[in-house]
Amino acid sequence: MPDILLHQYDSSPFSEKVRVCLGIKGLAWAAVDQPIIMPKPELVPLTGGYRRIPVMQIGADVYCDSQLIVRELERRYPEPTLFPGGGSLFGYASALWTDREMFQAAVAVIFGGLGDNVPAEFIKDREALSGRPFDPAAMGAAVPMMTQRLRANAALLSEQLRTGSPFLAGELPGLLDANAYYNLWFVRSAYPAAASAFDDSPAIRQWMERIRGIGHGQRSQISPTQALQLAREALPQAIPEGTDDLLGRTVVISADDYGRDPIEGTLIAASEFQLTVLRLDAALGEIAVHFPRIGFHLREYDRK
Ligand SMILES: N[C@@H](CCC(=O)N[C@@H](CS)C(=O)NCC(=O)O)C(=O)O
Repeated sequence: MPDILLHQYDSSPFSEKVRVCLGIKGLAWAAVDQPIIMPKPELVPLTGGYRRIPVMQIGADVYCDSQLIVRELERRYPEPTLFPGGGSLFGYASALWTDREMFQAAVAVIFGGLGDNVPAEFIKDREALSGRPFDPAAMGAAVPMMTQRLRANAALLSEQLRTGSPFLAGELPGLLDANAYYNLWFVRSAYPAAASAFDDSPAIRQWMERIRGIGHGQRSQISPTQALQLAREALPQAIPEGTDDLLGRTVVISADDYGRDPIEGTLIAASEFQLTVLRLDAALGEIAVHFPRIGFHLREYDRK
């Protein structure tokens, strides 16, 4: 059984980002398939309320958000690095471009294009997730504008690839590639007609082919029930570190964009990049749940 469990579903773009990173590192991992919409009764007990995908589990340590999953993979398995061009800044910071700007454009062209074909229960779920109306039929009107936005962002990639290097940071693939790739992969797989926004660039097509060729490492599959059993049998290995006025206190952590469900626990670690809460689940025992600082709010639990 591999140590790395990835709670995911195959059509999830943020999971594809992580799968590509697992491929670059050639790691063995097990996919734990979770539902595409709520409820997620075999995910939420692990995370304490976080519902988004992907989530990485290693024993009783649970890592939420692809940003932190990638950072933890690099920490535990440094070679081959996700930063072949040198420093990590552009790799990590590129997520703020791809996970927000590019993702928004991709979602708009996909769901605007699918229009009436999007199932009603999916629409209802994504409205609850975002707290905003999600109306693919109405999104259709914005498709031309959002296609331009996707095209303009993709043009940044073709411009970079004009340097002649096979990958964005040079000769070897890294996080910059995984980040830049997954939204284009999402468009191609979910609504191929919209891929014309970038498929007319041979440089992008060949680069995507190279990334596809990397694969996803050695993937196996286990059930969510097995994953919960593994959490039950393990103890958190999280190392308390960092400084924060709230260390040792009961806190609430929530995403700052969508899927803001609050997660409560005792703050046991707070590094520059990462927040860790310890939770006691009646069925699973102690679980350490880790979040990135960027993209999440931390506040003290208010007992009132
Ligand atoms: N910032 C998060 C975003 C994750 C995200 O939006 N994931 C999508 C799936 S790709 C999601 O959770 N959608 C709602 C759901 O699957 O329930 C990350 O980087 O992991």
